[in-house]
Amino acid sequence: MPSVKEVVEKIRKGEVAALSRAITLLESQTDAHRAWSADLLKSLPALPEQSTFRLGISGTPGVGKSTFIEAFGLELIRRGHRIAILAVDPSSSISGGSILGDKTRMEQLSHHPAAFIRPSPSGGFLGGITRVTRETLLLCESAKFDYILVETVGVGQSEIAVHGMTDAFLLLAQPGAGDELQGIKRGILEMADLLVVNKADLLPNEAKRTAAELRRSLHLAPPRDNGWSPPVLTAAALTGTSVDAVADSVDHYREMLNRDGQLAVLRRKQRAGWLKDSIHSELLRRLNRSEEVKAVWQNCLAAIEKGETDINALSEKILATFLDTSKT
Ligand SMILES: Nc1nc2c(ncn2[C@@H]2O[C@H](COP(=O)(O)OP(=O)(O)OP(=O)(O)O)[C@@H](O)[C@H]2O)c(=O)[nH]1
Ligand SMILES: [Mg+2]
Repeated sequence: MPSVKEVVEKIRKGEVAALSRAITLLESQTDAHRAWSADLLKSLPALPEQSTFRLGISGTPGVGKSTFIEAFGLELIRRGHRIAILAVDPSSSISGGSILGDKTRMEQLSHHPAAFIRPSPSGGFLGGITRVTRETLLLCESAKFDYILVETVGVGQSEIAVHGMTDAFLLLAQPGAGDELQGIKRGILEMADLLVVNKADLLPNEAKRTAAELRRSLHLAPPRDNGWSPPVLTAAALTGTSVDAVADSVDHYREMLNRDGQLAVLRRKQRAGWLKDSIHSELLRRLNRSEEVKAVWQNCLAAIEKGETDINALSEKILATFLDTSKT
């Protein structure tokens, strides 16, 4: 295993090869790798919070997230940022990671020295994936990527996870469809700090109508504590139209968060969420590898085969075994 000190030095210089290798170790579930990663995270120097920004990006499949990230990311680079693109995609544990195929939609970014693209960790459950993503995010920030984009597919739980690890949340929608706002769930709409109706080049009038509809719908939501009313913009990621206006809007929000200390509050909340993810994933990892638990688990499966229906009792038995063995 590489020396933590050396890796930290390389990461701080922005060396992408060292960053990638370190992330691979973060993703590993073995004891030795977990210990190494914990050591690494501890050794990262603290950065001023205001020096980095974390933006979550979401929207239903096909809405144009990847195309948008390509255009928006290039705009951020023009504005002097170095950007990292991460993904939280629970479905990738089955499909093996979608953002890689997506690199074709991020043609320029994937070759740009100021951009770093990392696919969603595959395997495991959402809590484990989000723990790794949070840790990856910190590593990227230490490697001088000051703007982190975290993409997620539009499927409920992963949005909530990404919302919990980012400073701002941008939701992409499509023109038209009109039917109850394209199935965008109210809870997700209320998480958005910024909304963009994409593909306005295809259906400009529809896009405007959808934007108006979204504004009305947001009006019905309770006002934000911080006084921010989420803007709804129209844009075309494919042609790059109005992507700069979106970047202005995000900047505006960022300035507000920085101005009155909200960012620090958000970051503390993110750390509390991280603690939760960390406990969940660590508990599950230990539970899964305990030999004693495995044996009782097999007994329980055998009991079910024989017709046992009291699942709560079996679950208690497995948990009791786990808790007993963890005492030693
Ligand atoms: N005309 C037009 N097409 C667009 C625009 N943005 C994206 N598209 C097209 O819409 C399709 C889907 O775009 P993606 O960027 O792959 O969408 P996505 O949200 O990343 O999709 P998933 O990763 O599958 O969830 C592609 O064929 C894009 O070329 C746009 O602004 N205008
Ligand atoms: Mg995509």
